[in-house]
Amino acid sequence: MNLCALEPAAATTPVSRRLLLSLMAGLLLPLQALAIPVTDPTGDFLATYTGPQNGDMDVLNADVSYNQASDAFRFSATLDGAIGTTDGALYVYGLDRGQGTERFLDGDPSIGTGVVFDMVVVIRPDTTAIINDFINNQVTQLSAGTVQILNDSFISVALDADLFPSTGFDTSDYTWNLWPRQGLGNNVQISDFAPDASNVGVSQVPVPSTLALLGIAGLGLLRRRRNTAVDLGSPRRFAAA
Ligand SMILES: [Ca+2]
Ligand SMILES: [Ca+2]
Repeated sequence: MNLCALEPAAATTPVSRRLLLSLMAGLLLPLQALAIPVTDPTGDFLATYTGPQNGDMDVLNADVSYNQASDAFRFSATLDGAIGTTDGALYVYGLDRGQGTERFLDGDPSIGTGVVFDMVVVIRPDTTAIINDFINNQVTQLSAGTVQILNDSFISVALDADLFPSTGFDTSDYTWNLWPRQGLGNNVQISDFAPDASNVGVSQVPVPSTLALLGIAGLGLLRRRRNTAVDLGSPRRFAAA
């Protein structure tokens, strides 16, 4: 049997490569889509905000990710200035676990259309935090050192998922928003929403098995390409053509 006749390089190699690339793209797409943080415009202070328009009150990007392997959420954000610049600054992540509502609409001024939450994580520049679960009437104080502040303007904190019990959604379906504010008590203290006028779903940290699958797919693609290169230079193939 002429194996070369069954496997003409010019016809099948591009198809096979496209197939493998499609497989890789299919595996990579959710990883890429879920790993990119929310970006937020610079200087988009709310018109209702009456505090100082310092960079540390302006969100540039933010993310909330859920790590299934460690069963923990990570909250992160980059501000447009050194955290600690503005007295009384707080960074509040609102989470919707299933019973979120637009809790700022009833305030004066009415703000926050599309921003729904049923609990908050309040981060202070002194690296402490408070979790307030409005549905279960549970307040959790987290000690200094809980929050990391890196390069002056980057916040990062990982918190056990047990602190965020579902109120209807699967853990992976929670949504969130981030807003800095100067003090508590009035909507005029809120400087920015990220994202604007909506929540966004938590991103997913891929489990190790997914990463291993990606690695295997990548190795398979490289091996196939190497074999194809050898075949194209094979005197046997040219002899059969
Ligand atoms: Ca902003
Ligand atoms: Ca914004």
